[in-house]
Amino acid sequence: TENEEIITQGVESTSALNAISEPLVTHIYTADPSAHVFKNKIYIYPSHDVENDLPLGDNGDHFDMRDYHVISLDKPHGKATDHGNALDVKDVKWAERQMWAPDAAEKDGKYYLYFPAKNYQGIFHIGVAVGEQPEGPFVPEDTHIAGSFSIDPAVYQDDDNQYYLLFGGISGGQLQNWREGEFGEEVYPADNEAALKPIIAKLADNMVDLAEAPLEIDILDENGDLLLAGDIDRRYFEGPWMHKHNGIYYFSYSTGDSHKIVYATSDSPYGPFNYQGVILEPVIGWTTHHSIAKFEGKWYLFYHDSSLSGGQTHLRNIKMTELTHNDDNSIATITPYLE
Ligand code: FUB
Repeated sequence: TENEEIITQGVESTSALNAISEPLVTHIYTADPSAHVFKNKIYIYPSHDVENDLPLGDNGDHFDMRDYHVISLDKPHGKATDHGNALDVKDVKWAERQMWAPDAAEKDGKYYLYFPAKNYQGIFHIGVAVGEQPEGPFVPEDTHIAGSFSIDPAVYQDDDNQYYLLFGGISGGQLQNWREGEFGEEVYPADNEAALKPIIAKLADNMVDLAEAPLEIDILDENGDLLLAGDIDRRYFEGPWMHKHNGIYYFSYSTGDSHKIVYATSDSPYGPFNYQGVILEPVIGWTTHHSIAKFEGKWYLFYHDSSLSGGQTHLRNIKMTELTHNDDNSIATITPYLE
Protein backbone atom coordinates (compact mmCIF):
# COMPACT_ATOMS: atom_id res chain seq x y z
CA THR A 1 0.00 0.00 0.00
CA GLU A 2 0.99 3.67 -0.20
CA ASN A 3 1.91 3.72 3.47
CA GLU A 4 3.90 0.56 3.39
CA GLU A 5 7.28 0.86 4.93
CA ILE A 6 9.78 -1.96 4.83
CA ILE A 7 12.22 -2.04 7.63
CA THR A 8 14.84 -4.57 8.40
CA GLN A 9 15.82 -4.97 11.98
CA GLY A 10 19.29 -6.17 12.72
CA VAL A 11 18.35 -9.37 14.49
CA GLU A 12 18.81 -11.87 11.70
CA SER A 13 22.52 -12.29 12.18
CA THR A 14 22.64 -12.02 15.97
CA SER A 15 22.72 -14.92 18.36
CA ALA A 16 19.63 -16.43 19.95
CA LEU A 17 20.60 -14.67 23.16
CA ASN A 18 20.41 -11.28 21.49
CA ALA A 19 17.24 -12.17 19.61
CA ILE A 20 15.31 -12.50 22.86
CA SER A 21 16.09 -8.92 23.78
CA GLU A 22 15.59 -7.18 20.43
CA PRO A 23 12.39 -5.28 19.58
CA LEU A 24 10.90 -6.54 16.29
CA VAL A 25 10.40 -2.95 15.06
CA THR A 26 11.77 0.33 16.38
CA HIS A 27 10.31 2.99 14.01
CA ILE A 28 7.03 3.12 15.98
CA TYR A 29 6.00 1.99 19.47
CA THR A 30 4.04 -1.27 19.43
CA ALA A 31 2.47 -3.47 22.12
CA ASP A 32 0.06 -6.36 22.77
CA PRO A 33 1.20 -8.50 19.82
CA SER A 34 -1.38 -11.02 18.56
CA ALA A 35 0.39 -13.26 16.06
CA HIS A 36 -0.98 -15.61 13.40
CA VAL A 37 0.46 -17.44 10.44
CA PHE A 38 -1.38 -16.44 7.27
CA LYS A 39 -0.11 -17.16 3.74
CA ASN A 40 3.10 -18.72 5.15
CA LYS A 41 4.13 -15.51 6.92
CA ILE A 42 3.86 -14.33 10.49
CA TYR A 43 1.33 -11.49 10.81
CA ILE A 44 1.37 -9.53 14.05
CA TYR A 45 -1.59 -7.40 15.14
CA PRO A 46 -0.22 -5.03 17.80
CA SER A 47 -1.46 -1.93 19.56
CA HIS A 48 0.19 1.22 18.18
CA ASP A 49 1.40 3.16 21.22
CA VAL A 50 1.65 6.96 21.01
CA GLU A 51 3.27 9.68 23.06
CA ASN A 52 0.87 11.96 24.98
CA ASP A 53 0.71 14.12 28.09
CA LEU A 54 -2.22 12.31 29.71
CA PRO A 55 -1.80 11.38 33.37
CA LEU A 56 -0.76 7.87 34.36
CA GLY A 57 -3.65 6.32 36.24
CA ASP A 58 -5.55 3.12 36.95
CA ASN A 59 -8.11 3.82 34.22
CA GLY A 60 -5.39 3.67 31.55
CA ASP A 61 -6.09 7.08 29.94
CA HIS A 62 -2.42 7.34 28.97
CA PHE A 63 -2.92 4.38 26.62
CA ASP A 64 -4.45 6.75 24.07
CA MET A 65 -3.93 4.77 20.89
CA ARG A 66 -5.79 5.83 17.74
CA ASP A 67 -4.98 3.33 15.00
CA TYR A 68 -3.53 -0.05 14.09
CA HIS A 69 -0.53 -1.03 11.97
CA VAL A 70 -0.10 -4.68 10.98
CA ILE A 71 3.48 -5.98 11.02
CA SER A 72 4.53 -9.06 9.03
CA LEU A 73 7.69 -11.15 9.29
CA ASP A 74 8.89 -13.46 6.53
CA LYS A 75 10.36 -15.72 9.22
CA PRO A 76 11.00 -15.61 12.99
CA HIS A 77 13.18 -12.56 13.74
CA GLY A 78 13.34 -11.94 9.98
CA LYS A 79 12.59 -8.86 7.93
CA ALA A 80 9.69 -6.89 9.41
CA THR A 81 7.23 -5.05 7.19
CA ASP A 82 4.95 -2.34 8.56
CA HIS A 83 1.92 -2.33 6.27
CA GLY A 84 0.81 1.16 7.31
CA ASN A 85 -2.50 2.30 8.74
CA ALA A 86 -4.91 -0.65 8.77
CA LEU A 87 -7.77 0.95 10.75
CA ASP A 88 -8.18 4.40 12.30
CA VAL A 89 -10.53 5.29 15.17
CA LYS A 90 -11.90 8.20 13.12
CA ASP A 91 -13.40 5.63 10.73
CA VAL A 92 -15.15 3.67 13.48
CA LYS A 93 -18.63 5.16 14.01
CA TRP A 94 -19.25 3.76 17.48
CA ALA A 95 -15.74 4.36 18.93
CA GLU A 96 -14.28 7.55 20.32
CA ARG A 97 -10.85 6.61 21.66
CA GLN A 98 -8.37 4.13 23.10
CA MET A 99 -7.83 1.48 20.42
CA TRP A 100 -6.33 -1.15 22.71
CA ALA A 101 -5.05 -4.68 22.17
CA PRO A 102 -6.48 -6.25 18.97
CA ASP A 103 -6.51 -9.70 17.40
CA ALA A 104 -7.37 -11.09 13.97
CA ALA A 105 -8.77 -14.22 12.36
CA GLU A 106 -9.12 -15.61 8.85
CA LYS A 107 -12.17 -17.42 7.52
CA ASP A 108 -12.93 -18.35 3.91
CA GLY A 109 -10.30 -15.95 2.56
CA LYS A 110 -11.54 -12.93 4.53
CA TYR A 111 -9.71 -11.36 7.46
CA TYR A 112 -11.38 -10.04 10.59
CA LEU A 113 -9.74 -7.54 12.96
CA TYR A 114 -11.20 -7.53 16.48
CA PHE A 115 -10.44 -4.49 18.62
CA PRO A 116 -11.55 -2.83 21.86
CA ALA A 117 -12.29 0.88 22.08
CA LYS A 118 -14.24 3.27 24.30
CA ASN A 119 -17.54 4.51 22.94
CA TYR A 120 -18.78 8.10 23.38
CA GLN A 121 -20.03 7.22 26.87
CA GLY A 122 -16.52 6.10 27.92
CA ILE A 123 -17.48 2.41 27.97
CA PHE A 124 -15.26 -0.25 26.41
CA HIS A 125 -16.76 -2.65 23.87
CA ILE A 126 -15.26 -4.84 21.17
CA GLY A 127 -15.59 -4.04 17.50
CA VAL A 128 -14.78 -5.93 14.32
CA ALA A 129 -13.55 -4.76 10.92
CA VAL A 130 -13.34 -6.84 7.75
CA GLY A 131 -10.54 -6.97 5.16
CA GLU A 132 -9.55 -8.85 2.03
CA GLN A 133 -5.88 -9.19 3.01
CA PRO A 134 -4.19 -10.09 6.31
CA GLU A 135 -2.66 -6.62 6.51
CA GLY A 136 -5.96 -4.87 5.81
CA PRO A 137 -7.16 -2.24 5.26
CA PHE A 138 -10.14 -3.21 7.39
CA VAL A 139 -13.66 -1.82 7.08
CA PRO A 140 -15.33 -1.53 10.49
CA GLU A 141 -18.88 -2.53 11.27
CA ASP A 142 -21.12 0.40 12.26
CA THR A 143 -21.72 -0.87 15.79
CA HIS A 144 -19.73 -2.82 18.34
CA ILE A 145 -20.26 -6.60 18.56
CA ALA A 146 -23.60 -7.00 20.35
CA GLY A 147 -23.07 -8.57 23.77
CA SER A 148 -19.34 -7.73 23.87
CA PHE A 149 -17.79 -5.67 26.64
CA SER A 150 -14.46 -4.80 28.26
CA ILE A 151 -11.14 -5.24 26.40
CA ASP A 152 -8.49 -7.54 24.95
CA PRO A 153 -10.29 -9.67 22.35
CA ALA A 154 -8.51 -12.84 21.25
CA VAL A 155 -9.94 -15.26 18.71
CA TYR A 156 -9.26 -18.95 19.00
CA GLN A 157 -9.91 -21.14 15.94
CA ASP A 158 -10.44 -24.73 17.00
CA ASP A 159 -9.56 -27.77 14.87
CA ASP A 160 -13.24 -28.14 13.94
CA ASN A 161 -13.18 -24.56 12.56
CA GLN A 162 -15.33 -23.23 15.35
CA TYR A 163 -14.12 -19.75 16.33
CA TYR A 164 -14.29 -18.44 19.90
CA LEU A 165 -13.95 -14.83 21.08
CA LEU A 166 -12.17 -14.46 24.42
CA PHE A 167 -12.07 -11.11 26.20
CA GLY A 168 -12.01 -9.18 29.46
CA GLY A 169 -9.67 -7.05 31.53
CA ILE A 170 -9.99 -5.65 35.03
CA SER A 171 -9.13 -2.15 36.29
CA GLY A 172 -8.79 0.08 33.16
CA GLY A 173 -10.51 -2.67 31.16
CA GLN A 174 -13.74 -2.21 33.21
CA LEU A 175 -14.51 -5.93 33.76
CA GLN A 176 -15.39 -5.03 37.37
CA ASN A 177 -18.23 -2.84 36.06
CA TRP A 178 -20.09 -5.64 34.25
CA ARG A 179 -22.70 -7.92 35.79
CA GLU A 180 -25.09 -10.06 33.74
CA GLY A 181 -24.44 -8.09 30.58
CA GLU A 182 -25.09 -4.68 32.21
CA PHE A 183 -22.58 -1.89 32.87
CA GLY A 184 -22.81 -0.40 36.36
CA GLU A 185 -20.81 0.71 39.39
CA GLU A 186 -17.46 -1.01 39.74
CA VAL A 187 -17.41 -3.86 42.26
CA TYR A 188 -14.23 -5.77 43.05
CA PRO A 189 -14.47 -9.06 44.94
CA ALA A 190 -12.82 -9.16 48.37
CA ASP A 191 -9.40 -10.85 48.52
CA ASN A 192 -10.94 -14.09 49.87
CA GLU A 193 -13.65 -14.22 47.21
CA ALA A 194 -13.36 -15.73 43.71
CA ALA A 195 -11.48 -13.49 41.28
CA LEU A 196 -13.19 -11.84 38.32
CA LYS A 197 -13.23 -14.23 35.36
CA PRO A 198 -12.30 -14.00 31.69
CA ILE A 199 -15.09 -14.33 29.14
CA ILE A 200 -15.65 -16.62 26.15
CA ALA A 201 -18.32 -16.81 23.47
CA LYS A 202 -18.60 -18.71 20.18
CA LEU A 203 -18.48 -16.47 17.14
CA ALA A 204 -21.34 -16.79 14.67
CA ASP A 205 -20.68 -18.11 11.15
CA ASN A 206 -20.55 -14.51 9.87
CA MET A 207 -17.62 -13.76 12.27
CA VAL A 208 -19.12 -10.38 13.24
CA ASP A 209 -21.74 -11.55 15.76
CA LEU A 210 -21.63 -13.75 18.82
CA ALA A 211 -23.39 -17.11 18.49
CA GLU A 212 -24.16 -17.32 22.20
CA ALA A 213 -24.34 -15.23 25.36
CA PRO A 214 -20.83 -14.68 26.80
CA LEU A 215 -19.80 -17.17 29.47
CA GLU A 216 -17.31 -16.87 32.31
CA ILE A 217 -14.23 -19.12 32.33
CA ASP A 218 -13.36 -20.80 35.64
CA ILE A 219 -9.67 -21.06 36.58
CA LEU A 220 -9.01 -23.50 39.42
CA ASP A 221 -6.13 -23.97 41.83
CA GLU A 222 -4.45 -27.28 42.75
CA ASN A 223 -7.38 -28.14 45.08
CA GLY A 224 -10.02 -27.57 42.42
CA ASP A 225 -11.10 -24.26 43.97
CA LEU A 226 -11.57 -21.03 42.01
CA LEU A 227 -8.54 -18.72 42.12
CA LEU A 228 -9.17 -15.96 44.64
CA ALA A 229 -9.09 -12.22 43.99
CA GLY A 230 -6.28 -11.82 46.53
CA ASP A 231 -4.10 -14.38 44.73
CA ILE A 232 -2.57 -11.70 42.52
CA ASP A 233 0.32 -13.90 41.38
CA ARG A 234 -2.11 -16.29 39.65
CA ARG A 235 -5.53 -14.77 39.12
CA TYR A 236 -6.77 -13.46 35.76
CA PHE A 237 -6.24 -9.75 35.04
CA GLU A 238 -6.26 -9.23 31.23
CA GLY A 239 -4.81 -10.35 27.91
CA PRO A 240 -6.41 -13.79 27.27
CA TRP A 241 -4.96 -16.20 24.68
CA MET A 242 -5.79 -19.78 23.75
CA HIS A 243 -3.79 -22.40 21.89
CA LYS A 244 -3.92 -26.18 21.64
CA HIS A 245 -1.00 -28.60 21.96
CA ASN A 246 -1.24 -32.40 22.13
CA GLY A 247 -5.04 -32.08 22.31
CA ILE A 248 -4.85 -29.88 25.44
CA TYR A 249 -6.38 -26.39 25.55
CA TYR A 250 -3.95 -23.85 27.02
CA PHE A 251 -5.46 -20.64 28.36
CA SER A 252 -2.81 -18.00 29.07
CA TYR A 253 -3.15 -14.46 30.40
CA SER A 254 -1.58 -11.53 32.23
CA THR A 255 -1.77 -11.29 36.01
CA GLY A 256 -1.65 -7.47 35.71
CA ASP A 257 -0.39 -6.00 38.96
CA SER A 258 1.96 -8.96 39.55
CA HIS A 259 3.23 -8.60 35.96
CA LYS A 260 3.37 -12.23 34.82
CA ILE A 261 2.11 -14.23 31.87
CA VAL A 262 0.72 -17.48 33.29
CA TYR A 263 -1.28 -20.42 31.94
CA ALA A 264 -3.91 -22.99 32.82
CA THR A 265 -5.05 -26.11 30.93
CA SER A 266 -8.33 -27.88 30.16
CA ASP A 267 -9.89 -30.44 27.84
CA SER A 268 -12.49 -27.89 26.70
CA PRO A 269 -12.21 -24.28 25.46
CA TYR A 270 -14.90 -23.39 28.01
CA GLY A 271 -12.87 -24.82 30.88
CA PRO A 272 -12.74 -25.25 33.76
CA PHE A 273 -9.01 -24.60 33.46
CA ASN A 274 -6.45 -25.80 35.98
CA TYR A 275 -3.72 -23.32 36.84
CA GLN A 276 -0.27 -24.61 35.81
CA GLY A 277 2.47 -21.99 36.04
CA VAL A 278 4.39 -19.01 34.68
CA ILE A 279 5.18 -18.59 30.97
CA LEU A 280 6.93 -15.20 31.14
CA GLU A 281 8.48 -13.49 34.14
CA PRO A 282 7.92 -9.70 34.52
CA VAL A 283 9.21 -7.41 31.78
CA ILE A 284 10.28 -3.76 31.84
CA GLY A 285 7.11 -1.61 32.10
CA TRP A 286 3.85 -2.14 34.02
CA THR A 287 1.92 -4.14 31.43
CA THR A 288 2.69 -7.54 30.00
CA HIS A 289 0.71 -9.01 27.10
CA HIS A 290 1.39 -11.91 24.78
CA SER A 291 0.28 -14.36 22.13
CA ILE A 292 1.46 -17.83 21.15
CA ALA A 293 1.71 -19.13 17.58
CA LYS A 294 3.29 -22.04 15.74
CA PHE A 295 5.40 -21.43 12.62
CA GLU A 296 7.05 -24.24 10.65
CA GLY A 297 6.70 -26.70 13.53
CA LYS A 298 8.06 -24.45 16.31
CA TRP A 299 6.10 -22.52 18.91
CA TYR A 300 6.82 -18.84 19.62
CA LEU A 301 5.85 -16.38 22.33
CA PHE A 302 5.11 -12.84 21.16
CA TYR A 303 5.26 -10.27 23.94
CA HIS A 304 6.24 -6.68 24.68
CA ASP A 305 8.26 -4.59 27.08
CA SER A 306 9.08 -0.90 27.47
CA SER A 307 12.83 -1.18 26.87
CA LEU A 308 12.88 0.99 23.72
CA SER A 309 11.38 3.98 25.56
CA GLY A 310 13.58 3.54 28.61
CA GLY A 311 10.78 2.05 30.67
CA GLN A 312 7.80 4.30 29.87
CA THR A 313 4.78 2.12 30.54
CA HIS A 314 2.64 3.40 27.66
CA LEU A 315 5.46 3.33 25.07
CA ARG A 316 6.18 -0.31 24.39
CA ASN A 317 7.85 -2.50 21.75
CA ILE A 318 6.96 -5.98 20.53
CA LYS A 319 9.35 -8.91 20.75
CA MET A 320 9.31 -12.65 20.11
CA THR A 321 11.13 -15.69 21.41
CA GLU A 322 10.81 -19.46 21.11
CA LEU A 323 8.42 -21.21 23.50
CA THR A 324 8.96 -24.79 24.66
CA HIS A 325 6.32 -27.35 25.62
CA ASN A 326 8.07 -29.91 27.80
CA ASP A 327 7.44 -33.65 27.39
CA ASP A 328 4.94 -33.53 30.29
CA ASN A 329 2.99 -30.80 28.39
CA SER A 330 4.08 -28.07 30.82
CA ILE A 331 5.50 -24.85 29.31
CA ALA A 332 9.08 -23.87 30.13
CA THR A 333 9.18 -20.53 31.99
CA ILE A 334 10.87 -17.75 30.02
CA THR A 335 13.05 -15.16 31.76
CA PRO A 336 13.02 -12.13 29.47
CA TYR A 337 16.51 -10.78 30.15
CA LEU A 338 19.94 -12.29 30.51
CA GLU A 339 21.06 -12.72 34.10
O1 FUB B 1 -2.44 -1.66 25.43
C1 FUB B 1 -3.44 -1.27 26.33
C2 FUB B 1 -3.68 -2.30 27.37
O2 FUB B 1 -2.49 -2.53 28.10
C3 FUB B 1 -4.05 -3.65 26.83
O3 FUB B 1 -5.35 -3.74 26.36
C4 FUB B 1 -3.72 -4.47 28.02
O4 FUB B 1 -3.71 -5.84 27.79
C5 FUB B 1 -2.39 -3.90 28.42
O5 FUB B 1 -1.34 -4.47 27.68
